[in-house]
Amino acid sequence: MTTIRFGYRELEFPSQDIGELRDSNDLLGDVTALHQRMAEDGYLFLRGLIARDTVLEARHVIFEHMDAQNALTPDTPLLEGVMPKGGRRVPMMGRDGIAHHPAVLPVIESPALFDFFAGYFAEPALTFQYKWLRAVGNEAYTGAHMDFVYMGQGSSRLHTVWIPFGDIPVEQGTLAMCVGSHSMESFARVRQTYGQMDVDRDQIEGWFTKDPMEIVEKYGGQWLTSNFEAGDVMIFGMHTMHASTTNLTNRYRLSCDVRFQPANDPVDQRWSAEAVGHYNSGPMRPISEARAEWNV
Ligand SMILES: O=C(O)CCC(=O)C(=O)O
Repeated sequence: MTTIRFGYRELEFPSQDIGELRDSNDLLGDVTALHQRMAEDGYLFLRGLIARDTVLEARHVIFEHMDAQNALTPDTPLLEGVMPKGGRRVPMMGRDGIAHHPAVLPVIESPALFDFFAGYFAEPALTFQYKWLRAVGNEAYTGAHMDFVYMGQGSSRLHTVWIPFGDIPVEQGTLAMCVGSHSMESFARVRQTYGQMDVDRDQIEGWFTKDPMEIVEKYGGQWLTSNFEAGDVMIFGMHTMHASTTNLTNRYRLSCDVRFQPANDPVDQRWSAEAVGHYNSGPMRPISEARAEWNV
């Protein structure tokens, strides 16, 4: 067992508080079974879907890019991605830049992902030009949220794919899924209120909470995560609550989240080739205030 941090809590992994994800590799090729599993779990965890060497090559290129911008500690092994004291932000999200490097695109636009989704949707898939490439440093984490609030203005069949660049243990900040949040009756009001909002249109903060354990204490469900390996991917829909564990190491956690949808469905214009991303730069209404109003 390992001691990890999840929001404000120190927890053991794996434990009853946060257990181990189940992988769906045995279902690959059986689209009906994959849909059933998605309906049941709210996610599909696929180990080794992308070639490990391709992912490790991309990791190398991204850390070279960060190093060139003095964002890594000098005289430390490049591939360890050691964060300097206080950290240093390198913007890597967007429609161009390092995420679109010829060594990175074969990971985040991998033919294995297009093939998977073409089978899953039973029609060709597209992916957004916008990429959410992240180097998450010491003490940083992502609060619990549903992706609909950030990208719900297009296809109802939009899916997120979270891809770690390297072997990422839970104490370095891995994605955690709240199983049941997408389907349980106890979460219905959360899905109908918080789960229908849009951070730009409604000008509300996107994270439901910075304390993910609060959710299971109130609504049930079960948090799960795993030690990820280069090549693994996590796929989920827009109403599965998720968060990340805290990076307790001094090494950057590199990962990218990308989106796939049926090519003929409407596209959320914030994330297409021409768009500029979120358009609300004004003050956001605190989520605590909105939650009090929604009574969730
Ligand atoms: O990588 C993270 O910390 C958050 C990723 C995320 O929220 C997502 O993939 O939707």
